[in-house]
Amino acid sequence: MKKILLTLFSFLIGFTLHVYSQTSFLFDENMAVFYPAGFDSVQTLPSPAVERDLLPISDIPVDWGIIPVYGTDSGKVTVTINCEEGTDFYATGEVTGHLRRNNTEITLWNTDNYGYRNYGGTRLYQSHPWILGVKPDGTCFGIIADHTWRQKIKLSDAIKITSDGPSFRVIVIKRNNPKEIMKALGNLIGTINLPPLWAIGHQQSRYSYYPDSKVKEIAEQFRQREIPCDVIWMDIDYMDGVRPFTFNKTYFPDPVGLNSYLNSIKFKSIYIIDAGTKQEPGYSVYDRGIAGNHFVKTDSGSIYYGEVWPGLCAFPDYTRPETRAWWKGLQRNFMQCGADGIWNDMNEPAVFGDTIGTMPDNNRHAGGGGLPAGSHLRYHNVYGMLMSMSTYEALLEANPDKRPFVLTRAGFLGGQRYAATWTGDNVSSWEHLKMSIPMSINLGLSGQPFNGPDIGGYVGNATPELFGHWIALGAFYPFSRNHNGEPSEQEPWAFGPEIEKVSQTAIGRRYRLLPYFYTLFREASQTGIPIMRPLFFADPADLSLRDEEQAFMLGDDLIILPRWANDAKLPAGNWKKIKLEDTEDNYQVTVILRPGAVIPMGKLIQSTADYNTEFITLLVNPNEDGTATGTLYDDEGNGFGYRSGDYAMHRFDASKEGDRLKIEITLTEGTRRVNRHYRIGYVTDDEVIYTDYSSDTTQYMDMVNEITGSRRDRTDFTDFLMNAGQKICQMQK
Ligand code: MIG
Repeated sequence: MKKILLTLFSFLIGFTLHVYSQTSFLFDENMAVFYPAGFDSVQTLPSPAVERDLLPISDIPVDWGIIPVYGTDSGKVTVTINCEEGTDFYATGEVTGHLRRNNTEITLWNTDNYGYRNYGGTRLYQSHPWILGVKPDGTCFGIIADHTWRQKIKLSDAIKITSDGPSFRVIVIKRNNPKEIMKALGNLIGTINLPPLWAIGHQQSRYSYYPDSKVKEIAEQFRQREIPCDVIWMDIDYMDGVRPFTFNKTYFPDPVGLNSYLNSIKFKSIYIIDAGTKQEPGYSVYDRGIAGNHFVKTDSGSIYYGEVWPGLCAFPDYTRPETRAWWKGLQRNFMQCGADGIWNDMNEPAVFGDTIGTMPDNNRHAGGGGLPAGSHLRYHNVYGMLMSMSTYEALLEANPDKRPFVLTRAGFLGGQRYAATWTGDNVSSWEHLKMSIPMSINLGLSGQPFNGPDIGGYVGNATPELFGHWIALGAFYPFSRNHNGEPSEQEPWAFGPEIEKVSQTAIGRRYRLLPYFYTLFREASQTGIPIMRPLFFADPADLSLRDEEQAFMLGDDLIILPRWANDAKLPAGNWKKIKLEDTEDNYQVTVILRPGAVIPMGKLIQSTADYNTEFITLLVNPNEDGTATGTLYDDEGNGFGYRSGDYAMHRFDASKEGDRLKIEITLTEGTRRVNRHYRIGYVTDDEVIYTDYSSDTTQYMDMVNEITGSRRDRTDFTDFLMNAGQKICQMQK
């Protein structure tokens, strides 16, 4: 009966209803889609995750192998997929526990989970119905359970998906290696937009910095102590009684003045906006929300109210295009305060005071614009994503020449198109420090490369030792933010001079490596390949790497090995530790360079406001055959000029010839001209041997005598100035 009603309803509002008998076909090379018999598209489509129309190009080959089998279990729809023995599973989104997901079960149901204390940590803020399978030979497949309803993914010998909703389509893709499968996922669900460069800088947050003089003081401390930082975060106490889009007049009387002061000392400011709207006639957001019919309804059709920070709240129904437009307008106006970015929180949505922690399953969302009306059970998991989508669009409309930056707590597969994410309310403990690595990796493997945990931990107090190790590692998360919810202070200087110095060194490493980081963000935005990667990406067929979760890779070229890692498995080959500083402490992670890699490094700066690529060090670790390659992406750091060619992608090809190292530098893409002074940092087993920065265009560099490792200064050979607009790869000395 319900189904008939929905069918009739969808007919009335003009949807085409497709009823499929069991259908499956290839829609792209080695990409297949399977529809259940009697598939009712209105129940699960359009897909908020998959952006492409899936049109048949051919039948599924008979030897395809990875076949979803539809069934039922206790009245629920199930899909079972048998896998080759020895298959390793990854991804499934924001998960706690081990990197390898074999023998785990996760419920996809966005949940506020303070301290990850409930549900064994298997229900967190985001949902990614995506499983990555890596076969023993290193070839890969990926599965999308393409619907948003609450569902469970159980990974044992087989994959079993159990849904609390109607039957859904399943997408199966196959590729030869992990990078190719991530590209294929990116092709289906989109990729991150290239963030503004400042968002890749280090960030400082606290629940909450207030009043505004405190915010200024914290930012000034970073500058005085010369600890690099780009962003300071305003948590809920900047608001008037936690009413979104308001300011507390006592604590934050002049937000425009505050933000312009912060900008003047090269900081950006980010403000939190929660989903709940305080039920309070006279509060204009609430009044207009009522007038515009913008709030989620109960099953009986009245407005639903639930308790959050401000007291009883109504919840914008982001499934409605009109509501998203309204929210966008509110957010756009708010940006006049000069905020640089927005932080969306509590958007699971979190509701206090009862056992389910959110609104009832049978609440109603109105939909519209192609999205069918539906229950909360259907739309819960995309609530946060739809909120961050309108936030992203608002920022773009407010400042069309700037790249938006949004951080969201709740999210869904595909949500990386609108916002970065952090892993919510973790704990200041060793366990959470260690767990953050597989969590971040699996989020990256789920299409969300721009993520990281609260450095130092959110719940509880970090000891100096724990914080020192966490900041040493945290400087290498794609999203690098220190955030803390306790009264105790967690700024880098809060733990005494030793840890302050450790923090300065660690964060300084991130800033020196920004040219490499930025190049990785560019790659992620173009392809979907994550920034932080598991070690098995280096050698997918090496089974010993499959569950290494202490160390990780940044891009293809660096391994980050925490100081506390015990017996980590590293890929074979002549990977070399890079000694990045003259000094040493007991906290910094070991940074290891791939044989055959050239990576770009810049000078130490305190804020990305001072970023430039005028002086670039190329760290080189030649292969056995004496060659090495690398790239460097560069653009304005903000804005959209890069979309019309205003960027430069350079490739570096190094080769050893006798006792000399030759580096050919080629502009491979883009029209941006950059004047650069390069120097080489030749990585040996014990040290990095630097040439001087180039002052002319000589192509050959005299390489340090390899055998003795002694330095020979040869300005005549070592120097060259690249005017990078030209391709001079043919030039030879
Ligand atoms: O229920 O805004 O995860 O980062 O500091 C707490 C206050 C609400 C939860 C977020 C946390 C943030 C906090 N918020």
